[in-house]
Amino acid sequence: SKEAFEKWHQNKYSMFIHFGLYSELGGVWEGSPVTRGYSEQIQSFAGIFSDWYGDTALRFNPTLFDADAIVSLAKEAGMRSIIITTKHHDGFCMFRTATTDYNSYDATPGKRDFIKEMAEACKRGGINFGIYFSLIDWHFPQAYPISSHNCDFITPQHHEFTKAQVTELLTNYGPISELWFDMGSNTPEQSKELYQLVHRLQPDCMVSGRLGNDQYDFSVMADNTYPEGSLQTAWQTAASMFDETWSYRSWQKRGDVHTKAMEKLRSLINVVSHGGNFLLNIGPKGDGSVVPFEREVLKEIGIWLKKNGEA
Ligand code: JFZ
Repeated sequence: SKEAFEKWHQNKYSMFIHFGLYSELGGVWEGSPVTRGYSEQIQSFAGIFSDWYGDTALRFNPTLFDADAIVSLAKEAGMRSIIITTKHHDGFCMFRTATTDYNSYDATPGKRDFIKEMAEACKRGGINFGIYFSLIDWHFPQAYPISSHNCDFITPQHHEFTKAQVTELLTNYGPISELWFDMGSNTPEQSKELYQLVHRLQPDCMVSGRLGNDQYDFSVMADNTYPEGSLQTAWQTAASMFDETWSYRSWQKRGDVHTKAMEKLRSLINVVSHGGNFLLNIGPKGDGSVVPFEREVLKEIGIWLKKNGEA
């Protein structure tokens, strides 16, 4: 609806969080840095057997993940919403789900539901909460063929699995401001069914363009690009701190905080002044803590926004 769009559009600047089992690996497999590909996709880029990758859950214990602290940081940065990964391509769920044991509640020592923690902290902090959900799932047995991106087609079983998880996510965690579907090769029928499911459960939830087949409420642009034609359409640009990864990598060369803050601030101003929403990503460590460099960048942008009356 127009109201839902207006409300979403007001977010302008949001935090994106890539956090999952891959954060525990931090871009390293068997002692060596994996330099090819995004670190959140290390399972595919390092060719790790699913069972071995899954064993990471046994030691994934993010005792320093503090959802309220992350909300405070987002607010200090001038952000009005947070979008977090509920499930990336690896298929590991960061929420308690009845659909699989491969989730942070059943498979890790801490028995955590990070989506619940984040949803409740956003509510307490008075900011909007959105979720990222991968339509690719390297863990679900019926998500064949398991290639590096296994999205050549989505089997009926995988589609049902997705619908069950989306239903849980839109039922158990309060209002979801946006559902950031990512990268699947859905049939038009599958995309349509998911789009309708989301709106049946939460009419105001904005759906991202990567659901495919023109079933969306807003389109997602690559960094520094704009939609063609009308700028009245709802659109968003997602940006990572570093070009090469969205999730934490221990060996990342980060450089200068000020330079990075100015680079991202320029993108933010560029996007927002053209009518888009800007999503700036952080990748917490496996212990759940925010990388100090990323925290400092966000704080510096926040100081600029406050000084210029924009936050
Ligand atoms: C996808 C994911 O594969 C990736 O791991 C990450 O989660 C990112 C946010 O989304 O990758 C893309 C897909 C499309 C673009 C950028 C990254 N794009 O169009 O600019």
